[in-house]
Amino acid sequence: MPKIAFITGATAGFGKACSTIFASNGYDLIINGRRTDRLQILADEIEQRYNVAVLQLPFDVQIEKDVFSSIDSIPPDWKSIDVLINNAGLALGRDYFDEADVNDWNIMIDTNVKGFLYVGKAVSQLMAVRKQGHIINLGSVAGKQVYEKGNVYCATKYAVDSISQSMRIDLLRHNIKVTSINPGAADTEFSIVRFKGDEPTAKGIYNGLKPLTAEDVAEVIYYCTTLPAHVCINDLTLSCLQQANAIYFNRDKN
Ligand code: NDP
Ligand code: 8X3
Repeated sequence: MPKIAFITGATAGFGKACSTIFASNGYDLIINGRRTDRLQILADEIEQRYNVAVLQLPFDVQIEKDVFSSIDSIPPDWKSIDVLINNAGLALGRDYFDEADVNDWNIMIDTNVKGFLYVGKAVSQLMAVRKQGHIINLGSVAGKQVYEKGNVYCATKYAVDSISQSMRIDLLRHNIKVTSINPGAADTEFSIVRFKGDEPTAKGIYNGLKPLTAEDVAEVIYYCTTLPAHVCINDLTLSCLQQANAIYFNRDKN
């Protein structure tokens, strides 16, 4: 029977790239995001190209009742989820603490912390029944080190880091692996979302860099799932060669 991967935030970036790499390795997919048109296109492409089954599960991770009822509504055959990629998330704004928009803060906390918790809890309950599973949480270098104007986004990723540690302890009795993946700057839709459609500012983040791509990150995530059953990568930080940590970069000057 094919394995099943459940990927939140599959309509763009890391989630979309993970959908491709897991499907190309024979996984059936449950794909989530809010943009249903993109889910449909992705499902069609993947089913056609890789001959695997795809279940679309659109919901907004911020809405507690939608998360739990959607995951509860998954058909029984699909509930034996082998891998969860708890990836849906965003940054909104990059502003000094005293000048930042409280609404941006609320959305980041509701998505990156509360939504992440809801999905993690609902899926870990399914994995606990089977005494197996692998949860991959998307943290960030921003959850390892705080940078100027990163305030609440960094805090949400520090939360992912600490919740991942807690999950690893609390889910130990169910044999569930928990891996926290912490990428540095990656060229996805992340910055265009963060800067609310301001393309020059979004592009500026990658000035003088050859940043990670979504595919680079997906490849590392997939690798973490290929290890023997008794081996777990608990925490993995990756960046492009020109980035040392959340703050220090070696940008080309030309
Ligand atoms: P993208 O903007 O390219 O993709 C984000 C995905 O999250 C989209 O599919 C979006 O789907 C989904 N999403 C956002 N909000 C919600 C929501 N409320 N409910 C359901 N889905 C949602 O960003 P990335 O792929 O780069 O980011 C993925 C994760 O990786 C995030 O958690 C981010 O914080 C983290 N990260 C990103 C880095 C980067 O530099 N790019 C580096 C380190 C970590 P839709 O809009 O359709 O709902
Ligand atoms: C995204 C990477 O450095 O923009 O988490 O915070 S960074």
